[in-house]
Amino acid sequence: MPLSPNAADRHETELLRDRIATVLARSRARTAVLTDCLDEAELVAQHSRLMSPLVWDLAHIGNQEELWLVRDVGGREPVRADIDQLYDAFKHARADRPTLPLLDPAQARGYVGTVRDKVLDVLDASPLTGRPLVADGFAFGMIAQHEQQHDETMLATHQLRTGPAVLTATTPPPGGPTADEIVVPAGEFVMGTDTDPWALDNERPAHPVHVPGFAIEATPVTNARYQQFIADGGYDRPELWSERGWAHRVEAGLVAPQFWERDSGNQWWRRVFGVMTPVRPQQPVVHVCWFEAEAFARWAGKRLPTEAEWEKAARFDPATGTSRRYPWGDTTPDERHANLGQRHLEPAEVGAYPAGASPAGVHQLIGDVWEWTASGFDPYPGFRAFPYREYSEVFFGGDYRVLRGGSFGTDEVACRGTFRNWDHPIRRQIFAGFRLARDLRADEH
Ligand code: AVJ
Ligand code: FE
Repeated sequence: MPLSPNAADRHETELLRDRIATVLARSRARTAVLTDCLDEAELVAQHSRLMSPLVWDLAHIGNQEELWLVRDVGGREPVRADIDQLYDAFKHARADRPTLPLLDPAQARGYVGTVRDKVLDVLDASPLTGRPLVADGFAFGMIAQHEQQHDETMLATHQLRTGPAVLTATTPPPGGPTADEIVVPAGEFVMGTDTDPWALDNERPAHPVHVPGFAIEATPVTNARYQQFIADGGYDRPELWSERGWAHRVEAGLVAPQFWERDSGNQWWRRVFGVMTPVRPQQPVVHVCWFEAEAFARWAGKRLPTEAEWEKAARFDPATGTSRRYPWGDTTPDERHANLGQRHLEPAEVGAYPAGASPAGVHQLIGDVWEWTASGFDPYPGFRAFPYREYSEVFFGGDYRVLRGGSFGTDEVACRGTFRNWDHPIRRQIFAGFRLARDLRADEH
């Protein structure tokens, strides 16, 4: 018997409610994995001045959830209005957070649990239609993404922490064959989105961009190739670096990616969540800053892709002329498509995800490592801050470079072909690598 239109709508709403409950539960399970494995002292400690104490991230996750879902969407009374300013990221620099009168780990766990119980109540009562914050469950999706973003940040804190390993995961699948480079002919494509219901404000609106022809490498740059750059004196040749990049390379004493060490036999090792492992030649390089990527590109005679080039390589389907959600199409990523979601604690070797390649044969655009692009973080034409200026707008035009594609530490809910991340060009603690691009030669047009 066909459903009446009303019943069909109700059914759609119930499916959405289930999906929201699932993504909220998944993010909370991950938050628990990242915080239940450490004792109280390690949760309140500052493992790096670049990072918050883990217990700050934990309560901040709950506080954002309270602000948007309990108070705004739900219209309910505050749970802890008194702690809002402690967990406002703009009020206190990360380095100062350990000295604040923060909730202790038990209090923070109690707080996020109380908030979540109320949120599940709000979810049950919400029509998931109406004002833009609520339509399509946007605010719930935004908060699930927020928790996952902080989970990735907490994962970076785990990588910075010293001491015995506490996280475990399976080994990623082995690599496979790929092309070297893919040519993308000149032409227009639609960048950004108007239709992805949980896309964040900086991914909007959809707009046509004419992209001159370019070539992009089929995979991110590997450790093997990065070692050639090191062996060829890459860190000692100022002519390969921009002026700012060289000044930073000298001042910070950069000689190799972060967490790399060379033994007496000239073998490179890297510390991966507390475990020393040989550098795996076929894995994408990770923990390099934008200036290192820039110098490598000059050494290789290429350049970083612009953000538009990266997104065209990741989304444009030449057969239909349309932009897709992912390189492989619109279906939700699973373990065959991409290395996402902390399923593994390292990037997979290049060529490990043929099912995740684009129609033209560009691999691993999604997952494994965030990819530095040549572009600064700017609004798309017609940008409107939503629902708050402090997510994106206050960072536009600052000293940031855009990263694309997500890493092994990015959850699927916070990763798609339109998703934009950004950081300072000196940052290395994020799970970032890069891939190379170049202009076309006259005979390639
Ligand atoms: C988009 C990853 C740059 O972590 O600073 C978390 C995400 N915004 N809480 C960050 C975010 C507010 C943001 N990045
Ligand atoms: Fe946050």
